[in-house]
Amino acid sequence: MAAYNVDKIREDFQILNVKVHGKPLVYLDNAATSQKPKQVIDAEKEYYETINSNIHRGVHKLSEDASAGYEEAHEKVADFIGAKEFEEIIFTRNATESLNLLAYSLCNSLKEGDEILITQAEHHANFVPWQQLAKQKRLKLKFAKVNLDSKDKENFGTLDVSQFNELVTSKTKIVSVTQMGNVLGTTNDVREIGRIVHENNPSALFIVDGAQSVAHSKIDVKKLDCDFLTFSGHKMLAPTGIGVLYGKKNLLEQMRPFMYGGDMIRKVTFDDTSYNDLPWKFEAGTPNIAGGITLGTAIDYLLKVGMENIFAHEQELTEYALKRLAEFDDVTIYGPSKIDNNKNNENKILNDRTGIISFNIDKIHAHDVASIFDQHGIAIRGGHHCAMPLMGLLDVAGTARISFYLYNKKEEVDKAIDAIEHVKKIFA
Ligand code: 7TS
Repeated sequence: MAAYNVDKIREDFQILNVKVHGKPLVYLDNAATSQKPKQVIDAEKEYYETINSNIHRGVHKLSEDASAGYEEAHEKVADFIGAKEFEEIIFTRNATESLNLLAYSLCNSLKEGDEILITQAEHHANFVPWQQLAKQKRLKLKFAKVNLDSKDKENFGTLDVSQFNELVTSKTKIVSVTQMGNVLGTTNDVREIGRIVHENNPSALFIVDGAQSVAHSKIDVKKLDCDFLTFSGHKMLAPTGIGVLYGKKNLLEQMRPFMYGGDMIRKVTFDDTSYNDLPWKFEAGTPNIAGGITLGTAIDYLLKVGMENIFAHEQELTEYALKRLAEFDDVTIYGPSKIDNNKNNENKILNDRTGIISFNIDKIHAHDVASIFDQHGIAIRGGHHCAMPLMGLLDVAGTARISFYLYNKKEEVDKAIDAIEHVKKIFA
């Protein structure tokens, strides 16, 4: 395997040459959205300049090309996550829409007293839809506990999967868990959680929120044996406005459509409507055709670099950043710090943490930290990260958050450390 050439990769990302407040951009807000390589930007331009037209409607050449490109993108996504068939891949706007689609389309099968199980560390996208559904239908929303024992630094922020043995009961209908937490950076053992869910209650549905994981690691839905997987294109080099819902075909076939209108129908009469085949049954109206096609281009790019290589590169950066952050007595890290260096372990992803590091500097608000970072040209996020219930448990208003991707470098970690020194000087 050729050595990971981060400088070569960076050449594909024009935006990394931008100056922010006169300083070279250091982009460490990848958990919010990723930057886009020129291959993706070019593909979008090429689409609009050469085949732009509506899909599944015209018999003209452009429409046929656009339809074929859009369908091929579904196939690329299916291959990328190890799905059996392209029918199992539904394009949405983002992970949020995929999760809302599930809450809407599954709700008919739920009745008062049924239980939905999530964790304490979910993004609002995997929290509010279930909370509101539970209120409407008088369901019980339960939460798996996250280890928030500040004395247990190595395991802080981890999820003890054994608790699912008690939490999943005959009343449990839906279990929805993030694979990689967007605040604590924890990787949850979703394979084991799924096993417990299906063993305890074969009729319960297991959803994996892959918004943070699919972009950074190799995912195989068959190995995970999840019923559904949700993620967003924009966090994995693709444009905004394109997301994915993977679902097992037999389940998607039974579910009601999320939206009604054109393209999702087979036949409409004055009295009734029958629905189109998968995945179109769930893709009503003119979709984000360019977004779908360029998501395919983004996947080509990621595969060329190699998901294992990207994961290993980010692990190295994370390990280095954790080490450097540990130089400060007054910096609290909210997330596990145990690093598993067993690089040959196939399940490494299950034990490691991700390239997301939340931290606070004593008595300094996360927004102030992020503002001073910005003066250094460093983009990070400060705030509640759409996980307000978790912030309450952590007893903080927010955290500062660094998050890596394939183009980040150790020198950028050093710049972040210098920025922390500066923050401390200003607030001393
Ligand atoms: N699930 C997780 C775990 C996420 O981190 C996010 C977005 C979503 C779902 C929703 O994704 P969207 O593309 O539909 O918005 N997370 C973040 C974040 O951490 N900062 O900005 C967006």
